Amino acid sequence: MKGLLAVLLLAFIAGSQAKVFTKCELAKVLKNAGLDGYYGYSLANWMCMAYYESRYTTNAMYDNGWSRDYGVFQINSYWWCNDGKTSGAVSACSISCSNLMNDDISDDITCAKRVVRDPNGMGAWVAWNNYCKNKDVSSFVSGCAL
Ligand SMILES: [Ca+2]
Repeated sequence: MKGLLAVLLLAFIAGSQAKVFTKCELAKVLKNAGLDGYYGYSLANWMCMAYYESRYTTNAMYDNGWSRDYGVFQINSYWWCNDGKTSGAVSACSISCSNLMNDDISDDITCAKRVVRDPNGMGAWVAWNNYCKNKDVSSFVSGCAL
């Protein structure tokens, strides 16, 4: 019984720090944060990118051996956030990478806006290049009351 309680408590703690958004839930948050049309990219492009980067999972982390990608937008530690291990000289978003893995994504959005303002635009995200660029991405917002 004690073991079960511990498991439930751990599940609760994990649940409070991570979140998997539904499509329309995330679309609404991103739209309210001003991403629809931000730097010329439609909301559907942002949604497509987030889907293929993290499947809308706030605590997603990918380690490629020399740097790490964090959070719903898989923001890279070498260029953008500081994790104290794999970060380069410039953490352009001036944020700790751990802040990109919790369920408050307002700071993730602020950093993503910074990323897209670079000359590559959304091309900074490999998944967007591969799966979203020049494609019909309308399904990533269809059916959502926005
Ligand atoms: Ca965050």
